[in-house]
Amino acid sequence: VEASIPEPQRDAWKKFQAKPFVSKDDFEKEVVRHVETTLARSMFNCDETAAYAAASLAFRDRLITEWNRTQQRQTFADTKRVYYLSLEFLMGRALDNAMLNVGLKNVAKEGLSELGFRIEDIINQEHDAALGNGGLGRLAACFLDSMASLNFPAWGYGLRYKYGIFKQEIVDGYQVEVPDYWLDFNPWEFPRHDIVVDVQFYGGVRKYQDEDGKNVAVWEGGEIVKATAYDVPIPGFNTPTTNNMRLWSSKAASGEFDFQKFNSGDYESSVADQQRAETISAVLYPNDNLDRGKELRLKQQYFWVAASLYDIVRRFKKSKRAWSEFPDQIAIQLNDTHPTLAIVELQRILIDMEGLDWDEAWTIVTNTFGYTNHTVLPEALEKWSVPLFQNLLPRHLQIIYDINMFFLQSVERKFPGDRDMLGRVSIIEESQPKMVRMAYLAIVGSHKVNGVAELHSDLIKTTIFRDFVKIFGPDKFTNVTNGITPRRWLHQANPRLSELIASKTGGLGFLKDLNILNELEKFADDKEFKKEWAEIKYANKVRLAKYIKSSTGVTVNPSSLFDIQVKRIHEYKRQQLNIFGVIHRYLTIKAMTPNERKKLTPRVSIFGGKAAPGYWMAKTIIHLINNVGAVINKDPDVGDLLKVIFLEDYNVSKAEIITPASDISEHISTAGTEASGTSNMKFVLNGGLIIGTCDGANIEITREIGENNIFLFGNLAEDVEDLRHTHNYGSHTMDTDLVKVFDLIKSNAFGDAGAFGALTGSIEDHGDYYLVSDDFHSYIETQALVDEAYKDQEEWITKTILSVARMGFFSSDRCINEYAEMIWNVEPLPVEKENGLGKEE
Ligand code: GLS
Repeated sequence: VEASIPEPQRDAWKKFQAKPFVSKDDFEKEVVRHVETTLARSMFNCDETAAYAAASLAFRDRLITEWNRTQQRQTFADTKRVYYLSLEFLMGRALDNAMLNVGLKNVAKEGLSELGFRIEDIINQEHDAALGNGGLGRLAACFLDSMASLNFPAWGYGLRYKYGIFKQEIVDGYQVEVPDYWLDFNPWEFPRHDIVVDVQFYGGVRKYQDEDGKNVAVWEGGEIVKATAYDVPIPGFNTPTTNNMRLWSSKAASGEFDFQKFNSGDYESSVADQQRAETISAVLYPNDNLDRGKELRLKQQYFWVAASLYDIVRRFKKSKRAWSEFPDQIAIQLNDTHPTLAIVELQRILIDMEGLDWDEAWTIVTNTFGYTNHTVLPEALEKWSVPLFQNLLPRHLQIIYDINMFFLQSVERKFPGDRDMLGRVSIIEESQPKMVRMAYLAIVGSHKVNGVAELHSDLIKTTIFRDFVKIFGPDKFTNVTNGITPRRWLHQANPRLSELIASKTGGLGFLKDLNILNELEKFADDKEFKKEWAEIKYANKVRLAKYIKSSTGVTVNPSSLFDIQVKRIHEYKRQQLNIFGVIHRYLTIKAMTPNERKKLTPRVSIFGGKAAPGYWMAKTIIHLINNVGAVINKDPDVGDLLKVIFLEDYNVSKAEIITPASDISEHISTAGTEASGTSNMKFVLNGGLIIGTCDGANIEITREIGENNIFLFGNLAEDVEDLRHTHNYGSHTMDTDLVKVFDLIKSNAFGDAGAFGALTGSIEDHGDYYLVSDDFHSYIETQALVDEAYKDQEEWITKTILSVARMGFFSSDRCINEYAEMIWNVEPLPVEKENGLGKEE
């Protein structure tokens, strides 16, 4: 560390080191100090926003003290570190999480109350950090929590988007997108104006031989954009370890604007340069499971990857180790193919900047990277056009061609004469224009490739990456089934359930070793326990019912069965199957006599989720759900027997209210399409049962909790291809109940049927790619089983207790330990109790 304080002066530092508060009084002192100094307010103008700001700053100060200690310890110990590269970190709110992870929520609650505030109101002031689309981004956030909680020396690297995922408004039943400007006040980030990296774009490559006859390539010209680091502390649960998430923000190289241009009267173009640079980190692309191939997105990827690698390499070089030790010191995980350019960038740094030989460099590169695949959907597999690449990153394209040449040579040696194989596995697709296949590049440049649930990991080996298994052997491919952090998704979202579990299992230990939940099995038939368990579920449903009332105006009865499907809207996730099922239920109710209706299980069908702004069919599904709700919710024949709710702007903080309130949740993707799913785990962990297809992690959930505790239905992944073939080339007979549902839609019962023609048509006339009709009967029958099962509340509660007791496997801690052992080869590095105050490199 260049600017370290000389030995004789260090005593003074130690004497005055910041001490994290632990008592209520000290917390209050910090809050009042921040209100009166940092915020320049007083007790006469301190509203909830100011109280939130001050409480957050108090906790931020506390986190940053531990962050400093953690970083110093990691620097001194100089053991292997993990870098998790992700274009998305869907963090949600930080204050509640920080309070719980450092174990001071009760202190804060009492302190705030003495100062005149309710802690819930203060927590609700916070704007979600919504730098992600859905499961992939939330997984990255859970992983950060687990890595810190398990004391792994690990950093997340991402982009500091000015606009996170858009805010969804529902206007007349349609989704409307509103920009999410979230940085107005963000106490959780530390701008590092001293950590700035130049990132180059465009330009050209000059090649020559130096005096030793060595080929040299120089990438020159083009333009420079500056990347500034913003650090966000990530506190582990019940440990001093506080890791770092570093997000990069873009600025024009010339600073605010180009003064030369300004002075010469070219003011507009100097502002344009600045804006063009800032655009790079301006917005998160709002697509989940879809690649659109836009140039700005490729710019984002390289900007983020180049800055992160520069930072990682700089830190490594300080240790003065040999380059060959790089993979012993550093593991980099690629969250999907978005950061695949990191492979090329590291190779470029090593050969062009550091002068290593190709082979030596390539060995280092491949031993450093691991690649996680998150989808098999063809429309989501990233490809970049070669001309676009050539223009933006000319040197990288050359390196990709070289990587491909050496790779194809090795394939040729292994499978002599197999021309088809070479064409199939080439990193360059010979199309018009040529395309770079990013997943293939990620496989070739990594030492391990993993899927995110067992079925998914099997599928990638037998379908999209089949040839690569033959080439590299099966050991390169592995599975790490996804997990979720029980800190946020149980302790924070469902405090009463967490408290009850703690009271029966000897404290909060289960939050760090989720298998302790097993001890709940012995209470599955305990009358007292079941009563408390049921009361908590009911209270959570009351909480959601209140939220539904306030946000939609609809009154729902908390004694009804709450049936929830919240996730991104996508045809493969089949919200259309759900809403068609709702319409079928409506038809059934309408055809009944009042006496028959009395026997029914009242149900509230709750939907939530965003559609990508350009995904028209997904938006049509939202429109249909809202129109169906508008009709059913005011039909006096139906009353409380069925309500249909669409919750606007589903996000992480809303998930924390919604998840604990479910009786049943829907995970009903066409078999073989949902790589894992993670909300399925969250719902079961909160004492809800699930209805689902044999897809993704549903299969392992079934294995863990037992098939009596889950409602499975529908065709299997292995049959999907044949069914699609029959739809297209054989005969396609529609399910008769579904035809009745379509007839009702076509009668304009839910508004102008023309609006839904494309949706019904995709099933009736255009091949029913997602097998909605094939699975409809089985879905309806299984929903009837759910109704029956719910009538026996005693049995239902027992099922939910047994399920929770068996969910230990799905902790993201288990997941991170598997990555650490099988892929990263890193050990935890606990932070000692006493240590000096240090500043990160
Ligand atoms: C996703 C998958 O669609 C989910 O099934 C998976 O749970 C998640 C995390 O692995 O990744 N892939 C993707 O592109 N978005 C996702 O949510």
